[in-house]
Amino acid sequence: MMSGMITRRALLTGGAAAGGGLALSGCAPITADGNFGDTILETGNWLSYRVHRLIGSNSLAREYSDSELSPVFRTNGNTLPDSVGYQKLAQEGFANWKLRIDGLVEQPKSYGLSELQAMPTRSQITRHDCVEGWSAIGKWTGVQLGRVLDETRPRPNARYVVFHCADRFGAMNYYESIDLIDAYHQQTILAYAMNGDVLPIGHGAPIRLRVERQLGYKHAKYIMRIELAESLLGIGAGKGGYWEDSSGYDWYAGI
Ligand SMILES: Nc1nc2c(c(=O)[nH]1)N[C@H]1C(S)=C(S)[C@@H](COP(=O)(O)O)O[C@H]1N2
Ligand SMILES: [Mo]
Repeated sequence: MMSGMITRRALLTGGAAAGGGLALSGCAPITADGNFGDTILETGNWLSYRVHRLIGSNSLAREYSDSELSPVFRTNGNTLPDSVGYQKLAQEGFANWKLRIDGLVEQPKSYGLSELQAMPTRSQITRHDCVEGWSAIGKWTGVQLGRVLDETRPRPNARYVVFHCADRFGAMNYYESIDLIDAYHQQTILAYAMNGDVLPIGHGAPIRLRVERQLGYKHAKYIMRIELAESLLGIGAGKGGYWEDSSGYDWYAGI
């Protein structure tokens, strides 16, 4: 599965280099369309991003049937945030957990878990691909992120959606970010259930992101706060996510 994934990525990037060469030399500035003023996208990453966007911002990640669910879906990265505050929330069954949505929105809001669960539900069976070389098919249930964001009325200058998480590695908090196209994609959900059960702590309780057209590290677990921003430069070390900051992973991790 992993090799298939890499081949697909390589093909995409190769196709971009061949087919997009003219566009690149012809309209060189990345900011030509006014969409990319930041420097977080390295050239190769920008190609993969553009190709995905050219192929179609609405294309769907493949969905599977119940019979294809992986018998085991391993956990990865942090599996229990070490903060006292998080562990207290967990002991209370997340009854007192609140998701804060702020930043470049007209109407900052806080949501309890039951409020998110009362919103229209979406379930999807998808394959999770971790960059470390494993994949698993799981069923995710939650609310579409776009529906939640709509209620906060993002400002016109909002370009990124940043997920601040409860866990950390050393002194660095885990966080991730996506653009508004992925944020409003129909398969992008804040998931509170997995394989028909309450989302386990190891998999990111009370909610974790599913952003199905990108690799595993983009799927932020233990989300505490969602911030809309115009630029990623002032957040964390400025590259858009924990792994991007610490290890040079691509910000756009299209599969
Ligand atoms: N908050 C947080 N989110 C995270 C991670 C993490 O360590 N902390 N690990 C990422 C990685 S690398 C992967 S592959 C997936 C793993 O999700 P899982 O534990 O449900 O398998 O979560 C991603 N999201
Ligand atoms: Mo991963």
